[in-house]
Amino acid sequence: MSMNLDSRMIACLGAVPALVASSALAVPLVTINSKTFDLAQFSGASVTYRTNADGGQVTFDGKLWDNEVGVDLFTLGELASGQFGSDPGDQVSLNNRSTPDWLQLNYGTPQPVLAGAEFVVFEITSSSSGVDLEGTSWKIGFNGGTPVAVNPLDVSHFPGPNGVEDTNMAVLDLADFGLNPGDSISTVYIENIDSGSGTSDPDFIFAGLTNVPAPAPLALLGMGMAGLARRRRA
Ligand SMILES: [Ca+2]
Ligand SMILES: [Ca+2]
Ligand SMILES: [Ca+2]
Repeated sequence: MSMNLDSRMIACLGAVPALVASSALAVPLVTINSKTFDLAQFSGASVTYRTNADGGQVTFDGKLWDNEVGVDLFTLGELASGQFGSDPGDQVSLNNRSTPDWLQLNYGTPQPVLAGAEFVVFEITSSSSGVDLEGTSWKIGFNGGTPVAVNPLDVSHFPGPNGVEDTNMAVLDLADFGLNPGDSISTVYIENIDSGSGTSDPDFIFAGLTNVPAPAPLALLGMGMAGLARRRRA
Protein backbone atom coordinates (compact mmCIF):
# COMPACT_ATOMS: atom_id res chain seq x y z
CA MET A 1 0.00 0.00 0.00
CA SER A 2 2.73 2.49 0.99
CA MET A 3 4.69 1.48 -2.13
CA ASN A 4 1.67 2.35 -4.25
CA LEU A 5 1.30 5.74 -2.59
CA ASP A 6 4.97 6.59 -3.10
CA SER A 7 4.80 5.40 -6.70
CA ARG A 8 1.86 7.67 -7.39
CA MET A 9 3.68 10.61 -5.79
CA ILE A 10 6.79 9.96 -7.84
CA ALA A 11 4.68 9.61 -10.97
CA CYS A 12 3.01 12.92 -10.11
CA LEU A 13 6.36 14.63 -9.48
CA GLY A 14 7.71 13.21 -12.71
CA ALA A 15 4.79 14.64 -14.66
CA VAL A 16 5.22 18.18 -13.36
CA PRO A 17 8.57 19.01 -15.00
CA ALA A 18 7.21 17.56 -18.26
CA LEU A 19 4.22 19.90 -18.06
CA VAL A 20 6.48 22.89 -17.34
CA ALA A 21 8.79 21.96 -20.20
CA SER A 22 6.00 21.61 -22.73
CA SER A 23 4.41 24.92 -21.73
CA ALA A 24 7.85 26.58 -21.90
CA LEU A 25 8.13 25.33 -25.48
CA ALA A 26 4.68 26.62 -26.40
CA VAL A 27 5.03 30.01 -24.67
CA PRO A 28 8.03 32.16 -25.65
CA LEU A 29 9.36 33.45 -22.33
CA VAL A 30 12.35 35.79 -22.35
CA THR A 31 14.18 36.95 -19.20
CA ILE A 32 16.04 40.27 -19.34
CA ASN A 33 17.87 41.52 -16.24
CA SER A 34 15.71 39.31 -13.96
CA LYS A 35 12.40 40.40 -15.55
CA THR A 36 10.56 37.75 -17.59
CA PHE A 37 8.27 38.56 -20.50
CA ASP A 38 5.79 36.32 -22.28
CA LEU A 39 6.22 37.37 -25.91
CA ALA A 40 2.75 35.98 -26.69
CA GLN A 41 1.42 39.28 -25.28
CA PHE A 42 2.46 40.86 -28.61
CA SER A 43 0.29 38.60 -30.75
CA GLY A 44 -1.61 40.98 -33.03
CA ALA A 45 0.04 44.03 -31.39
CA SER A 46 1.15 47.13 -33.27
CA VAL A 47 2.85 50.43 -32.54
CA THR A 48 1.49 53.67 -33.95
CA TYR A 49 3.43 56.93 -33.81
CA ARG A 50 3.37 60.58 -34.75
CA THR A 51 3.88 60.80 -38.49
CA ASN A 52 5.84 63.36 -40.48
CA ALA A 53 2.54 64.69 -41.81
CA ASP A 54 1.68 65.73 -38.24
CA GLY A 55 5.07 67.34 -37.67
CA GLY A 56 6.61 64.19 -36.25
CA GLN A 57 10.33 63.52 -36.33
CA VAL A 58 10.18 59.84 -35.40
CA THR A 59 13.08 57.72 -36.67
CA PHE A 60 14.03 54.04 -36.63
CA ASP A 61 17.44 52.39 -36.28
CA GLY A 62 18.88 48.90 -36.10
CA LYS A 63 20.47 47.73 -32.87
CA LEU A 64 22.21 44.62 -31.55
CA TRP A 65 20.41 44.60 -28.17
CA ASP A 66 17.18 42.94 -29.32
CA ASN A 67 19.03 40.06 -30.95
CA GLU A 68 21.23 39.58 -27.87
CA VAL A 69 18.45 39.49 -25.26
CA GLY A 70 16.02 37.47 -27.40
CA VAL A 71 13.33 39.99 -28.43
CA ASP A 72 14.18 40.31 -32.13
CA LEU A 73 10.87 40.80 -34.04
CA PHE A 74 9.17 42.14 -30.88
CA THR A 75 10.81 45.57 -30.53
CA LEU A 76 8.74 48.75 -30.48
CA GLY A 77 10.31 49.79 -33.78
CA GLU A 78 9.47 46.48 -35.42
CA LEU A 79 5.91 46.53 -34.11
CA ALA A 80 5.64 49.99 -35.72
CA SER A 81 7.25 49.37 -39.05
CA GLY A 82 8.38 45.80 -39.39
CA GLN A 83 11.83 44.42 -39.86
CA PHE A 84 13.31 45.90 -42.99
CA GLY A 85 16.03 43.98 -44.77
CA SER A 86 18.51 42.59 -42.30
CA ASP A 87 17.54 44.54 -39.16
CA PRO A 88 17.06 48.30 -39.06
CA GLY A 89 13.64 48.64 -37.46
CA ASP A 90 14.54 47.88 -33.84
CA GLN A 91 14.75 51.23 -32.08
CA VAL A 92 12.20 54.02 -32.35
CA SER A 93 13.39 57.52 -31.43
CA LEU A 94 11.11 60.41 -30.47
CA ASN A 95 13.14 63.37 -31.75
CA ASN A 96 10.77 66.34 -31.91
CA ARG A 97 11.17 68.33 -28.68
CA SER A 98 9.26 71.53 -29.45
CA THR A 99 6.03 69.57 -29.99
CA PRO A 100 6.89 66.26 -28.38
CA ASP A 101 6.74 63.09 -30.47
CA TRP A 102 4.81 60.08 -29.23
CA LEU A 103 4.31 56.38 -29.83
CA GLN A 104 1.57 54.00 -28.73
CA LEU A 105 1.69 50.25 -28.19
CA ASN A 106 -1.70 48.77 -29.16
CA TYR A 107 -2.20 45.25 -27.84
CA GLY A 108 -4.01 42.86 -30.19
CA THR A 109 -5.94 41.53 -27.19
CA PRO A 110 -6.37 43.39 -23.87
CA GLN A 111 -3.76 42.04 -21.46
CA PRO A 112 -5.02 41.17 -17.95
CA VAL A 113 -3.26 42.89 -15.07
CA LEU A 114 -2.15 40.05 -12.79
CA ALA A 115 -1.01 40.49 -9.19
CA GLY A 116 2.70 41.27 -9.16
CA ALA A 117 2.92 42.19 -12.84
CA GLU A 118 4.99 45.23 -13.79
CA PHE A 119 5.40 47.19 -17.01
CA VAL A 120 9.01 47.56 -18.13
CA VAL A 121 10.46 49.96 -20.71
CA PHE A 122 13.98 49.77 -22.16
CA GLU A 123 15.54 52.90 -23.67
CA ILE A 124 18.90 52.73 -25.42
CA THR A 125 21.52 54.88 -23.70
CA SER A 126 25.00 56.02 -24.64
CA SER A 127 25.93 56.17 -20.95
CA SER A 128 28.15 53.36 -19.70
CA SER A 129 27.27 53.89 -16.04
CA GLY A 130 24.25 55.67 -14.59
CA VAL A 131 20.87 56.73 -15.96
CA ASP A 132 21.26 59.59 -18.44
CA LEU A 133 18.80 62.42 -19.04
CA GLU A 134 16.95 60.63 -21.83
CA GLY A 135 16.25 57.74 -19.49
CA THR A 136 13.74 59.93 -17.65
CA SER A 137 12.71 62.52 -20.28
CA TRP A 138 9.47 60.81 -21.20
CA LYS A 139 5.97 60.26 -19.90
CA ILE A 140 3.69 57.24 -20.08
CA GLY A 141 -0.04 56.56 -19.86
CA PHE A 142 -2.23 53.45 -20.09
CA ASN A 143 -5.63 52.94 -21.76
CA GLY A 144 -5.92 56.57 -22.82
CA GLY A 145 -5.23 57.92 -19.32
CA THR A 146 -3.29 61.16 -18.85
CA PRO A 147 0.40 60.38 -19.33
CA VAL A 148 2.67 61.09 -16.37
CA ALA A 149 6.44 61.62 -16.25
CA VAL A 150 8.39 58.48 -15.44
CA ASN A 151 9.62 58.45 -11.83
CA PRO A 152 13.46 58.59 -11.84
CA LEU A 153 13.41 56.20 -8.86
CA ASP A 154 11.94 53.54 -11.20
CA VAL A 155 14.78 53.79 -13.74
CA SER A 156 18.16 52.07 -13.52
CA HIS A 157 21.16 51.48 -15.76
CA PHE A 158 21.29 48.04 -17.39
CA PRO A 159 24.67 47.24 -18.97
CA GLY A 160 24.31 45.59 -22.37
CA PRO A 161 24.89 41.83 -22.22
CA ASN A 162 28.03 40.71 -24.08
CA GLY A 163 29.03 44.27 -24.83
CA VAL A 164 25.95 45.30 -26.83
CA GLU A 165 24.08 48.55 -26.20
CA ASP A 166 23.40 49.66 -22.62
CA THR A 167 19.85 50.68 -21.69
CA ASN A 168 17.93 52.77 -19.19
CA MET A 169 15.47 50.27 -17.72
CA ALA A 170 12.22 51.57 -16.23
CA VAL A 171 10.26 49.14 -14.03
CA LEU A 172 6.78 50.51 -13.40
CA ASP A 173 4.37 49.42 -10.68
CA LEU A 174 0.99 49.31 -12.43
CA ALA A 175 -0.81 50.27 -9.20
CA ASP A 176 0.88 53.68 -9.50
CA PHE A 177 -1.22 54.12 -12.65
CA GLY A 178 -4.46 52.96 -11.04
CA LEU A 179 -4.22 49.51 -12.65
CA ASN A 180 -4.96 46.58 -10.38
CA PRO A 181 -5.70 42.85 -10.73
CA GLY A 182 -8.96 42.49 -12.62
CA ASP A 183 -8.10 45.41 -14.92
CA SER A 184 -6.57 44.99 -18.36
CA ILE A 185 -4.25 46.99 -20.61
CA SER A 186 -5.20 47.76 -24.21
CA THR A 187 -2.85 50.64 -25.04
CA VAL A 188 0.38 52.11 -23.72
CA TYR A 189 1.20 55.69 -24.77
CA ILE A 190 4.71 57.16 -24.48
CA GLU A 191 5.63 60.78 -25.23
CA ASN A 192 8.97 62.56 -24.94
CA ILE A 193 9.49 65.46 -22.55
CA ASP A 194 11.38 68.54 -23.61
CA SER A 195 13.88 68.77 -20.77
CA GLY A 196 15.43 71.87 -22.33
CA SER A 197 18.45 69.78 -23.18
CA GLY A 198 19.45 68.68 -26.66
CA THR A 199 19.42 65.12 -25.40
CA SER A 200 15.70 64.85 -24.66
CA ASP A 201 14.97 62.59 -27.64
CA PRO A 202 14.65 59.11 -26.15
CA ASP A 203 15.27 55.90 -28.11
CA PHE A 204 12.87 53.12 -27.13
CA ILE A 205 13.57 49.53 -28.08
CA PHE A 206 11.37 47.20 -26.04
CA ALA A 207 8.48 47.47 -23.59
CA GLY A 208 6.14 44.91 -22.10
CA LEU A 209 4.22 43.46 -19.20
CA THR A 210 6.22 41.10 -17.01
CA ASN A 211 5.12 37.50 -16.84
CA VAL A 212 3.48 36.19 -13.69
CA PRO A 213 3.85 32.39 -13.66
CA ALA A 214 0.67 30.38 -13.26
CA PRO A 215 0.67 28.88 -9.72
CA ALA A 216 -0.89 25.51 -10.56
CA PRO A 217 2.23 23.42 -11.49
CA LEU A 218 4.30 24.86 -8.62
CA ALA A 219 1.49 24.27 -6.15
CA LEU A 220 1.23 20.68 -7.37
CA LEU A 221 4.99 20.26 -6.99
CA GLY A 222 4.85 21.71 -3.46
CA MET A 223 2.01 19.39 -2.47
CA GLY A 224 3.89 16.39 -3.84
CA MET A 225 7.09 17.30 -2.01
CA ALA A 226 5.21 17.92 1.25
CA GLY A 227 3.66 14.49 0.84
CA LEU A 228 7.06 12.88 0.31
CA ALA A 229 8.49 14.70 3.33
CA ARG A 230 5.64 13.41 5.48
CA ARG A 231 6.29 9.89 4.24
CA ARG A 232 10.01 10.15 5.02
CA ARG A 233 9.38 11.48 8.54
CA ALA A 234 6.87 8.70 9.26
CA1 LIG B 1 18.75 44.04 -34.02
CA1 LIG C 1 15.44 43.19 -34.98
CA1 LIG D 1 18.84 57.36 -25.51
